[in-house]
Amino acid sequence: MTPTPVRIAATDAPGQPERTPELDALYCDFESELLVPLWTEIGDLMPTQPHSKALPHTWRWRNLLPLAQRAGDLVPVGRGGERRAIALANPGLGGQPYVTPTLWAAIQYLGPREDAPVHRHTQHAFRFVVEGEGVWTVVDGDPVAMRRGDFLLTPGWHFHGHHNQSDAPMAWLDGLDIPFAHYTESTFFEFGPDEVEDRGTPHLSRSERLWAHPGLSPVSATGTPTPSSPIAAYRWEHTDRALNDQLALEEEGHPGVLEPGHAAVRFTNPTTGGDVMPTIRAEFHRMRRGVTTAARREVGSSVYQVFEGSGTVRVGESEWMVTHGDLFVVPSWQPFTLATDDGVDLFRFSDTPLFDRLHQSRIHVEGIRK
Ligand code: GTQ
Ligand code: FE2
Repeated sequence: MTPTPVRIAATDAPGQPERTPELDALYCDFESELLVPLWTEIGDLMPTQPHSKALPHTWRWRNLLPLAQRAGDLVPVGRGGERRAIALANPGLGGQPYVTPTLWAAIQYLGPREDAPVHRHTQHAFRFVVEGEGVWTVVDGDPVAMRRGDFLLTPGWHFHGHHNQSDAPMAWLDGLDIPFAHYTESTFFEFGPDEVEDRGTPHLSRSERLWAHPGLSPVSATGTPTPSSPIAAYRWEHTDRALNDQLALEEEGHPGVLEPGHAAVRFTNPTTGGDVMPTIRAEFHRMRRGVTTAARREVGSSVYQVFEGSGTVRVGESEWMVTHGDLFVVPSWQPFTLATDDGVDLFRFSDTPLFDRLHQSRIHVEGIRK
């Protein structure tokens, strides 16, 4: 098959040579040799700052949940399709199932007593539970309860299946680095057993019993940093308490909050102190009533889900009111602010670890460049 040559346009734009029949012939010959000159492309290839193709966008929980329920009625979950997961497709990304150029976000739904089969893949995954309970995700044979407010990890190449042990359906948010892994052509995938083998329903996973005690690591495993966190579940009671304590300390005149009235915690890997997984950062933010955040731009893309409360979000030129369960995207280098009347709790994930690792991270917060 002959590849379709690229179309090089001779233009009158500044910095371009004068249009002549000879120039057109040169460009035509470039095309047949599959050559592209830099001088016609430089504005797009090397912009003065990031221009994300992803657009600011919001998805409403009140629309997502009924659609997931309808999928639950019509679409069985099992081997092959693997998951009843419905991806958020950013309107700037040409219909691909990508919420940002690097990140996947989906609502996943399991009906009463349903199972999603065991598999593993090199893509890193997490779950965040905005409401409901009753599903256990079994990670390398360790059953992990999923409950409201919990943040759960399935780092790359760990076997995992889900089973709903209750008589109620459950829906949650999945986040993965599927687009990044796809662009970099680095993905592997394997089926595990069709049935989730350990059907136990312990309150805490073995991983938490070993790793999730504050400031304490098992001596048998210290001194060997792992690329992803060994903690399979970060429980809401801990997140909630950490945020409350930050705000209480502020009230008592002590430092700790990110900005006035705005508490924030990052989920971290206890073996390194760094991000939970190599490609994904996750945080939880709580703003007091009446707070407006400073406008912030960052290299890399973020997705937020409102957990409780409501607020008005501004991303670039877009503005929306968001409330419980709503999701929104902040593309790379777009300014983001949030204003809340009654207070708001927000879950956030981003691809920032990629840029940190590559020394390409930049943050600009209203006049302060870091
Ligand atoms: O639950 O294992 O949304 O493998 C996409 C891929 C969820 C999962 C997704 C997956 C999963
Ligand atoms: Fe998976």
